[in-house]
Parts: sequence; structure tokens; C-alpha cells
Amino acid sequence: KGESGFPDISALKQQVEALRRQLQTLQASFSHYKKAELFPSGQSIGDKIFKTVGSESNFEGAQKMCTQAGGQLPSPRSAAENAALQKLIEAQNKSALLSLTDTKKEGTFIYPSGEPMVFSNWAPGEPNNDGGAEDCVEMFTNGKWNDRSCGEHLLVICEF
Ligand code: 291
Ligand code: CA
Repeated sequence: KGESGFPDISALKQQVEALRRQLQTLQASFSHYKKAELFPSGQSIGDKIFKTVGSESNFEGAQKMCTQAGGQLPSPRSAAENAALQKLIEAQNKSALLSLTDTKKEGTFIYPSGEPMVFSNWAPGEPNNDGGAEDCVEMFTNGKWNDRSCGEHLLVICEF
């Protein structure tokens, strides 16, 4: 407080201005690091980040890799998220696993949380539960989805 007993407004203004400049510096620094961090194996879309592990695994192994890293398998919930994920898959030129499964109830695909699927991008004729044994989902390089055996070794991408 100043001599008048009121808070010193001009001192507060200076502090706010200093904070505003610090925030601007931090934001510029963050976008610089983000660009470097996401190249070449990551994609960010809204608040979501997809990142390839680079190796291939079956569903069980892939799920472990992602959860141990504090993420989960990819759950694209919109055309925009699907397109962001497709960019990575296209760049790696390999089909990748999604988080969705219909192990619990045949024909009803759910996320790891148990929530029912809110968006899908099935290839024509899919899901077909081929051989009665396809409870996992892969994304092709064209962004379309196919139900696939959970034992298949496919590219691992995690969502954070
Ligand atoms: C056929 C379709 C798909 C099915 C796939 C798998 C391939 O696509 O019937 O719906 O998911 O076969 O059975 O699995 C293996 N192990 O090859 C063939 C390829 C486009
Ligand atoms: Ca299929």
C-alpha cells in the first residue's frame, strides 16, 4: 500500500505488464519446443496428441506401451482427429491399431473406458468380423478402418 492507504495502482500495472511479457515469451518458447517435439512422429489436434512408438505389436502389447507411458491407444472421435492420425499412419506407411474393441459384445465397439464409439470411419463392408475372430480395429493408410484380429502385429501409436 502507498501512503494514501490504497493499493498502489501504478505498481500493480507494472507487475501485470511484466507478467504479460513473461507469458508472451513462454508461449513463443512453448510453440518452438512443440514444433521440434512433434517432428516427425507426432501430430497435435485440439488438446490431443498422437505419437508413434515406431514399432509394431499386438493389441495387448500396444495397450501396455501406451498406458505405461500415461496415454492410451488412439481414439479418434471426429473426422479432424481421424485425419490427424492418418497423417502419421501415411508417413509410416503401415496400418495402426486403434483403442476400440468389441470383445465384450460382438458388433458393439467401445473405448478403453467402456464408453460406446461416438465416431467411426469404416472401410466399405467393414466391420465384418472375418472368421468370427476380429475384435480389434486397424486404421489403413487411407484413414479407413477395418476390424482385425487382436493378435495381429500392427504399428503402435499412442494418444495423449
Ligand atoms: C480381408 C477382409 C477384412 C479382414 C481381412 C483379414 C486379414 O481383407 O475380409 O475384413 O479383416 O481380410 O482377415 O487378416 C489377415 N491375417 O490377413 C484382406 C485385405 C485387404
Ligand atoms: Ca475386417
